[in-house]
Amino acid sequence: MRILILGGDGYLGWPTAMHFSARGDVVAVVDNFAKRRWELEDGIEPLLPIPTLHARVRRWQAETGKEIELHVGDICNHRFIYTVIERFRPDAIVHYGEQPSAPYSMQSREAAVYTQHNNVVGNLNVLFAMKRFCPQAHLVKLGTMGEYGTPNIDIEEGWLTVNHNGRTDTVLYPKKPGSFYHLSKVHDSANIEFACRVWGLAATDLNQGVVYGIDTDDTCKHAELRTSFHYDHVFGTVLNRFLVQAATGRKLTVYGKGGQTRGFLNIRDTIQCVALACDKPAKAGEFRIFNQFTEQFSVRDIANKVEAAGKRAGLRVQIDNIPNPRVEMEEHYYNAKHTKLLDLGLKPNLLTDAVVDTMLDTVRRHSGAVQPATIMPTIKWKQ
Ligand code: NAD
Ligand code: USQ
Repeated sequence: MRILILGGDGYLGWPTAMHFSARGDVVAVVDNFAKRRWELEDGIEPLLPIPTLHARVRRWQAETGKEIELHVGDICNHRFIYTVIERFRPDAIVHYGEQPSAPYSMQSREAAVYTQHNNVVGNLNVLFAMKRFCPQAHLVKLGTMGEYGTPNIDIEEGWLTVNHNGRTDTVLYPKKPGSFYHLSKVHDSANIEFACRVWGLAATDLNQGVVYGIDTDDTCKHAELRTSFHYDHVFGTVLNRFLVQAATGRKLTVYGKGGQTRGFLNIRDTIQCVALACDKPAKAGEFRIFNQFTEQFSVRDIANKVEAAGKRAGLRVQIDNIPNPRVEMEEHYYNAKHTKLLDLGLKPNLLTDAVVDTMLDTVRRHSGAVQPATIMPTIKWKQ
């Protein structure tokens, strides 16, 4: 297949590009390096330095003999993305190219507007480019489980059948997201559903949970092929953060009571799910939604797992329930369906003790690079 990966310099985009390239697909990546600028704005760095995308693409070719086509530009610039899509003619477009952080989006009016503009306009440009140049292609769009929020009823995979005043219809599942970032994904989903219904495009919205993990088979091939690992309060996700905190003798920052429950998955399963979605595409006019996670845990569960891993490694790990900088339910019902990707053949890599131990070990080996000033949360949902 010809696979176009938007956001190919990112945590998930780069390993995905290598995965498709390794198995023989023709791969092109797009990025405007916005993430590297957001890091500079907030004085943040990934745990280990990440070579430029140009250097990683060269290293990949040196290691494997395979070429990844690279396009530098902003998908909010419609002329740029039109040109890329017209020339490359993808069979599938994997869209990761958005601002991914809830705290980033909540730090100011500017950041909220920027996040929604970047994400919603970029996604709309991709839809219009598809309609014009490759209406048969399949859009695989990264959405988020956080679109649903934490409703007091079971979460279905995207759609809900409702009986109302004696009549029945199937509608998009009601959304109650928890940040302006998560809201941008809700707006994207509504726009994609419209494009499928009205123009006949084919799309899969992957409502992904919180991703953890450092390595994939391809990132391990050479140090220059590694992907970014964030532990800071803006871009670091919870397990990655707790491991760094444990490795550096800091108390684990559980926000509030810690009963917040989310779906989680290993970065290796992100790649597996995206590949499954590409290999078994949605049909023309179909807007398919998969809940992309393998296990659900509370923040407290995650902290307990890291505490136990620390104990096995001879570390004394303490858990601290700090005031929650976010506005979110800290104890709630959570039961989200996630069978559709399993039905397609997903073989989950679960969060076993061995996985936590290996991650902790890797983080400990690089703990000298940790910047302590970026760990504690400073962005509050409600001042
Ligand atoms: P990331 O920030 O590491 O990667 C996103 C990439 O997109 C960055 O390299 C960035 O420079 C690029 N980008 C952003 N806006 C762009 C634009 N306008 N034009 C061109 N490139 C642009 O984020 P990630 O963690 O790899 O997440 C990838 C996607 O998956 C995001 O859409 C995110 O919302 C979604 N997601 C991530 C997680 C997670 O836990 N990491 C979970 C669920 C969903
Ligand atoms: N949390 C803590 N302590 C911390 C960090 C986080 O208790 O030090 C809590 C948060 O309050 C939240 C939960 O852990 O309740 C998850 O937070 P997170 O920062 O790991 O993840 P989140 O902000 O939800 O965002 C991440 C990705 C985002 C993706 C989302 C999937 O950054 O791109 O969309 O996970 S989901 O959560 O399913 O919406």
